[in-house]
Amino acid sequence: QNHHQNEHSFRSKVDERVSANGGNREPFLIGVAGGTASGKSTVCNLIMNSLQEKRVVLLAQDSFYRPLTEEERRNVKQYNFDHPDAIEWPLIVKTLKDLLLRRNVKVPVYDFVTHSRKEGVDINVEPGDVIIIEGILVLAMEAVRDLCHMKIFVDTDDDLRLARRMKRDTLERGRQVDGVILQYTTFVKPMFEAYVSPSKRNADIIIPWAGGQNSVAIDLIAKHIRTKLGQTDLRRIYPNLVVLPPHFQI
Ligand code: UZR
Ligand code: MG
Repeated sequence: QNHHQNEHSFRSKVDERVSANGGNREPFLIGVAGGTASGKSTVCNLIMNSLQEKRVVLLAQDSFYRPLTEEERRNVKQYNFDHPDAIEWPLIVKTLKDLLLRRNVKVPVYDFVTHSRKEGVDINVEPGDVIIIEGILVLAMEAVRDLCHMKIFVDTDDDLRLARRMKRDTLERGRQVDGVILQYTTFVKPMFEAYVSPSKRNADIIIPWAGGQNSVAIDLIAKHIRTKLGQTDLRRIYPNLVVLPPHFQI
């Protein structure tokens, strides 16, 4: 009830802002979900590349991990990083709403080694015409879903995802094979089945992603975004710029 009232007042704020802004439309918000190592980042980068003349802002759910408490840090092997509670959702929602109102935002930098936020190095992100938020649980959270103009689920077979996750965690994150398998079976797989996979039904578009590309899907998505943004030419206001903070490039 409360949630829907908030939603209503937020929408009218956006409308006010849009008319104050000379009729420029609300930025177009895309949510991209899918299991771990499904190819979310690749899909996001391909969408960004096919929208070169628009200003696209890419945010990752991973930036919004809650800093762990002392207690949680001591038992980090038992900590469930794949559960929705590991993420500070209210901050994601606030950040997205600010971007939709074309306000600047600060995005925290999460340190995967110490499981805390790096102090004083928040990334200042300027608004854009297209905002993309990607993460395993993005379509599992109603408050985020409700803000999105387009919801995409990247659908990749579980065996391919585990193979890719194994490669990434051992080669890029210095993990041991046994540890990766233990984490996958204890947390990643059960949370995928409980939250990520069911969220597929909330998607507008499900992209089958097997061989690492699906250019028809990317093309269709880019065309749709262009059509939606087409009515107003924003290029005069926002220069040809792409924001991609370095830690999103993994
Ligand atoms: P993607 N993750 C880490 O490996 N370390 C952390 O400190 C925080 C998160 C992992 C998390 C999840 N699981 O499966 C994955 N664990 O990042 C999500 N453990 O990222 O969508 O890129 O796979
Ligand atoms: Mg990723």
